[in-house]
Amino acid sequence: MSLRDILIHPDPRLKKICAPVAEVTAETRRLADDMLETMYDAPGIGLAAPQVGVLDRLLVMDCEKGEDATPDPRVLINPEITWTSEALNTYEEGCLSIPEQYAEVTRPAEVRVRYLDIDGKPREEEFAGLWATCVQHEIDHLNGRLFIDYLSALKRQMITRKMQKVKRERAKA
Ligand code: GNR
Ligand code: NI
Repeated sequence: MSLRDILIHPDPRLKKICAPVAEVTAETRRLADDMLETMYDAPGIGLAAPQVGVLDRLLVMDCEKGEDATPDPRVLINPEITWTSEALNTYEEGCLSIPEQYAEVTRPAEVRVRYLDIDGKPREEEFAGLWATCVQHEIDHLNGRLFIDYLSALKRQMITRKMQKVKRERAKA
């Protein structure tokens, strides 16, 4: 397993609609393993393939937080939301591609998602709480959408400018 570099916004690859995974292969499993390692290392609770520069519809997540939580690593391939609750939930979101910037985003509180697991087996599952927020944030990434796209143009621009500065400084270092 190896760590992959996480792309920082703004990057054209974070704006693309990702392509469905045609077949779950050893390469898919390698990507998922690397993404889980990269996510835990960051640390984060989710990571979508485009964040590591791979424009495929694959995401990983583990929303069991804290030192004594039992890890629950998940891999979702070609995820599709098949139902959303009417009830909404607001969470303060962050993104590994937009480091140290946080904002409240309102989304459906529960969602049902159909996907292929790492063995290529179709599954359908309901998510609630932080898992529901996270899976929607990750599926947005697969459609070229970031959490800042839910904010006002002014807030989005302020964050984008900060990130441009962060990228310039990282390039110098
Ligand atoms: O680590 C992450 N935390 C987080 C917190 C609230 C809502 C969504 C997230 S996902 C984020 C990791 C990430 O950027 N995934 O794409
Ligand atoms: Ni993100």
